[in-house]
Amino acid sequence: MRFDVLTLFPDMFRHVLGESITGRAQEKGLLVINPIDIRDFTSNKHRKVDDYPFGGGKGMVMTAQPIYDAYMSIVKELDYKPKLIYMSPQGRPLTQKLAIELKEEKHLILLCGHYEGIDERVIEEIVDMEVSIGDYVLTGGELPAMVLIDCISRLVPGVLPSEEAYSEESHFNGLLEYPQYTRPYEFNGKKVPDVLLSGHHANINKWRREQSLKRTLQKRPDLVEGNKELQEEIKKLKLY
Ligand code: 4GN
Repeated sequence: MRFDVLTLFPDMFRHVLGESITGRAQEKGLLVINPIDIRDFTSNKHRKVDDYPFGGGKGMVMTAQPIYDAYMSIVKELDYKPKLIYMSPQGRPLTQKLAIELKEEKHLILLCGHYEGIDERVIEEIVDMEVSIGDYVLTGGELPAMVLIDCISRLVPGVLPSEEAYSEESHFNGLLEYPQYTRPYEFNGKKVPDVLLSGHHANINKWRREQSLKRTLQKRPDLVEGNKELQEEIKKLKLY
């Protein structure tokens, strides 16, 4: 899968996504993450990318021209139109469901804003979807873009060390993940639950399912609220 990122800080992407699993996936050719410096597309000799807002007000606004030209430099090479996503607090909230939808795209372009925002006309011209990683404001769209890339990338076949890893966990099935334990058997006087050492896989799966249900009910009751089947299952198991 290919990600192009329109940003004023391309090194942030190399430094963060070049490490660990996303780094290895790039080396393997499973992911192409291509940060593009918007400043390289300025047509003024000072490489200026922002200007004062019409109508007045605090801060600066990113100008349309370099963003548009950077975008055109990508799409002019292609015989298809990749989806362009603008990282914005006004966007569709990022959820596991949205990540699963977006992993089907072969190519995404992410646009990262700074300052007080981007000239609305270039947004109207090139943006297909706005995505938000949560109800808070950051100094730039780079961290949100990296969150989105990471979240989608781990769903791309071959990126995670073991394929089954992602199908089991939090939010994939709408439940929180059960607790995990590793060696030693005893830590600060606390032992690993016996069922996990029993070798009885049906019992282990049953215990894990119950733990997931209990945790979700306790920590994220909102996830249970809209789900009749989960409520039934919780009732049957008397997990209240
Ligand atoms: C996205 C962008 C938060 C998010 C951002 C978010 C940069 N902050 N919740 N900051 O996903 C004005 C112009 C703020 C760009 C934007």
